[in-house]
Amino acid sequence: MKLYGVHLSPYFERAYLALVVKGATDKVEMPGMPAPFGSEELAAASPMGKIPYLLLDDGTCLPEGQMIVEYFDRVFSGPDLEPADPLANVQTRLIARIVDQYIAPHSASLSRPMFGRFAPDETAIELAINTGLPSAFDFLEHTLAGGRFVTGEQLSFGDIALIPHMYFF
Ligand SMILES: N[C@@H](CCC(=O)N[C@@H](CS)C(=O)NCC(=O)O)C(=O)O
Repeated sequence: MKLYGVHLSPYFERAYLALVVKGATDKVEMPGMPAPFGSEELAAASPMGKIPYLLLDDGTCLPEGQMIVEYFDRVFSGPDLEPADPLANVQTRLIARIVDQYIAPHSASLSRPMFGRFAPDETAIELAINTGLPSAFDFLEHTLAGGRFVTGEQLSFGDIALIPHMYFF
């Protein structure tokens, strides 16, 4: 199978981190970008026209970082990324959801102009800094269990979602 994307993407990095934790980086080819961002080739290669996406050997294309992480967790041995405890399981998914729904859009407003394809949107940047990100971090604080990892002592989906975004900040 092949994982497409680049390490600077927090969504690609999320999938890559899962492989690192599972000890499976040598089991997946990582050819980089299939085509430039915004190109027709990328739109044709992946359902959302985005990276990361995982191309299975039978031609199945799996998009979305979190779904790729969950697939890796099931097909590779190594530490479980999904806690068995029902509450920890939901809490780590909640962290991943906060990352995707409340942090990622604002993080994108700040980071996208850095790569030259998009002009800075001052309204979106102001919203991210003054409202969006402070609220998102409050949601995170409310959910964090207070241990070494987001749900306590076991590294799980939520940590893997959060770490690449924290790198950006
Ligand atoms: N919801 C997606 C987001 C993926 C995403 O936004 N990837 C960016 C790169 S960081 C992308 O491919 N953007 C396409 C573009 O800029 O045209 C996920 O979780 O994987």
